[in-house]
Amino acid sequence: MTAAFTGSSLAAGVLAGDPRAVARAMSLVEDETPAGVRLLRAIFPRTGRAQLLGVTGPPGAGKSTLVDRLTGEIRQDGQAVGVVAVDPTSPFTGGAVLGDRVRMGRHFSDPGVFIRSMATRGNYGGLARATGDAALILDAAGKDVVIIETVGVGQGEVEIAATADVAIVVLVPTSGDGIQALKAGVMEIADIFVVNQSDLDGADRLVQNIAASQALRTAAPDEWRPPIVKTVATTGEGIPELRAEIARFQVHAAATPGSRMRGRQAFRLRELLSQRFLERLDRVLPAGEWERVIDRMAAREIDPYSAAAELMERAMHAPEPTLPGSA
Ligand SMILES: Nc1nc2c(ncn2[C@@H]2O[C@H](COP(=O)(O)OP(=O)(O)OP(=O)(O)O)[C@@H](O)[C@H]2O)c(=O)[nH]1
Ligand SMILES: [Mg+2]
Repeated sequence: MTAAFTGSSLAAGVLAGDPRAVARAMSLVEDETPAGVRLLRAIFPRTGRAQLLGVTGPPGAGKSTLVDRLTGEIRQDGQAVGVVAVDPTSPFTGGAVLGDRVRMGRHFSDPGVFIRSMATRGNYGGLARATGDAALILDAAGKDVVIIETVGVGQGEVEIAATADVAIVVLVPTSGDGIQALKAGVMEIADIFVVNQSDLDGADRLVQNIAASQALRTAAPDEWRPPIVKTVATTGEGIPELRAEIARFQVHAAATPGSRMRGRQAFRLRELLSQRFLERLDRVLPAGEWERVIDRMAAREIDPYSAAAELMERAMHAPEPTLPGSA
């Protein structure tokens, strides 16, 4: 892609919903460029309108197929949809990126749908920041609904779904014991459970298991109890029911305003701060120093707490050149 956009024309392009501008903007934020930061600053006041759906669950649960179906249904109502699919595989294979492309292929020619795959890079929680930023860009570009698909295996991925307006946890009868196979914390974040691949044996048993696990939770009488929706994403069965539950949750959330939105803002701020801190450390430490500290830890010369305290101290007091994007 060439530099066809200047800073302000890029922001204008994003706000006008130009898919080329949106794609360019996403690349800039994904690559953590100062231009990406400037763009986000420019568009931020125009965000906050889109509904954010987080979809998470074990690998291969049918999340992309479900997102594709959901996208189709939402499009029927004339609403524009943005999809950010976090590629669970290493950036070197690229396999799942292609997989998502294929599975959501039928929407690629629809101008009302924008789909983006993002690679897991695992750098300082950069993934959460990048997906959050991508969602902001889609929001600014006028998408009514933004769906973020992540595999519920790492804490970061789970938290991404948890900070959406609606967190949808997709489980399948085949994933062994289903519930146990998941990273701790996934069950807790669900606003809605989906038992996908309900055409397979064991779907009802899984529904009972989920219900049993939920029954153990103590909840206030007026607290939201996550419903369990059975779906077959390949045929679209259960998708209207899922949409109805999403709508029902929205009504509930609207009656208890603020908490989730604030939670999301707090999460983003923490992510950004920890990332900025580690970036700063990278800049101020002499070359090889990081490795030396790790060597000392490996040799048991210094414990991790003292090492962290030492690095904190140095990062705080070293002179900082200029923060990226602060100009
Ligand atoms: N039998 C059955 N197969 C399904 C269903 N939904 C999805 N699949 C199949 O399950 C496989 C994985 O589907 P995906 O949509 O790629 O699953 P995913 O959760 O997005 O996978 P990752 O993103 O790689 O974690 C595909 O072969 C789908 O066709 C379903 O309801 N029933
Ligand atoms: Mg997928």
